[in-house]
Amino acid sequence: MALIRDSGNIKAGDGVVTVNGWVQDVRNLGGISFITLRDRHGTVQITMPKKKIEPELFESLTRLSRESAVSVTGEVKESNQTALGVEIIPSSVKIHSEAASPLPLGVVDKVNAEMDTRLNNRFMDLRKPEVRAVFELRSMAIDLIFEAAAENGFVCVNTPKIVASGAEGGSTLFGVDYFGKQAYLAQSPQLYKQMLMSAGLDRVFEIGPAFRAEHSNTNRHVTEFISFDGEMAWIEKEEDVMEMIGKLIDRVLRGLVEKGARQLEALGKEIRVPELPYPVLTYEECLKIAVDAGLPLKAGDDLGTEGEKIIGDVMSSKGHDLYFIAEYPEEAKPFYIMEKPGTQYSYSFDLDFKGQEISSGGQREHRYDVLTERMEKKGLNPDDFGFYLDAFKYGMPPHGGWGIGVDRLITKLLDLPNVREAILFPRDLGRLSP
Ligand code: AMO
Repeated sequence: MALIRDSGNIKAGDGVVTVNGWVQDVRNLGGISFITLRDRHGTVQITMPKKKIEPELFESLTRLSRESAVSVTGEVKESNQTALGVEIIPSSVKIHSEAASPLPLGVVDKVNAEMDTRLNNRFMDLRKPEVRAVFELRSMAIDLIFEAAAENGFVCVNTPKIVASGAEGGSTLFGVDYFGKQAYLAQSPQLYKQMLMSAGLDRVFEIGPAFRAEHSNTNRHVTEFISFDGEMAWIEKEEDVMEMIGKLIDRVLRGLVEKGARQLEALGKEIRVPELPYPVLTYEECLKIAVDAGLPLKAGDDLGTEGEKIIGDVMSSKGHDLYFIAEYPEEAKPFYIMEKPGTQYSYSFDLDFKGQEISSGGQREHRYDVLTERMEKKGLNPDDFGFYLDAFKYGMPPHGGWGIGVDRLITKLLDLPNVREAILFPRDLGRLSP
């Protein structure tokens, strides 16, 4: 029986091995032919001196179309002509599935395909090592989030994604017909993670899908994203939450640098780990920076993409890629955020990464009466939120939390031009398939 090897662990002295992969390239030079066989880890060369190979085998190997899925068995030989230092002299091949041609998308061609063509043929796009590397790093980041959250006493939860009321504003709700009743796809786990604070779990986190009927077609908005939410009880101030986020993100960044070296190299990227604590600017300070830079903003206005970018540039020039923007006007924040007494501000924050929001959070309003008042002020009917409000009637600790867009975190971390680069099968205004 031949050993099963891949391009990551094959070595001289292995004897006869079988390697599974895709035919990246076939070069037939007459007397000798070569196949570059690609697998998840890289490529290995199959060398076929015509005289030493069965004519039938030589014929079937040299005729293979690019990207066909095959298993090649043969002897491993040392070679100073290949990057791995070995080559395989084939003795048999199993052709599992011959690729049709032309290919919908080149895997190794240097021509940059349009994003739409790539997404329409994502299975093929993902065969590119630099595209696959993004998702391997994303997987590592999620593993690291689980580790970091557990180390800090967070309990992993799963909350419903078909819900009766939205928490993040009516304009981005996707309606669902739920056996004749009006239901929605969850925009966030907000209401449920807060209810769990009253349940005594103290610290919970969730990594799950969030749905927003976003009508904006931008490079950072999609209609389905993955949110890393956390909520913690018994906090004294929103800074407690910011400190925790810093701790968790720092752990993830350090872990990626340590574990993701191969993937980062495939991508040609480096991760810069900023020092803790991440600086905190107030909304007012940011507004001033944006206005001084020439943006026509007035008190209370959204900083907007442009404003965020200006602040990002200022902070990056000081060596701060990650920073908080705190104390937003209460009017700009949802009902569940606590107001800062005697001001028009709130105990809320965003975490921005090089000029783009990747997270928001804050201290929550845990006092039943104030919370219902705030709902009414925001034009909501507390009766529609009875299941949520009940949890505030019988002993709700002070609490706060955050939602981090995992896709945006990966996008900014790897300096990708579009959030869709960090999502396998993105959903947006114009895309429901594949
Ligand atoms: P918010 O609505 O700011 O807050 O969302 C939190 C984070 O989720 C990401 N995000 C998105 N990513 C891609 N496409 C979108 N359309 C999109 N919308 C949001 C962003 C954003 O910072 N419940 C609160 C969080 C909290 O207070 O705990 C919430 O959902 O990275």
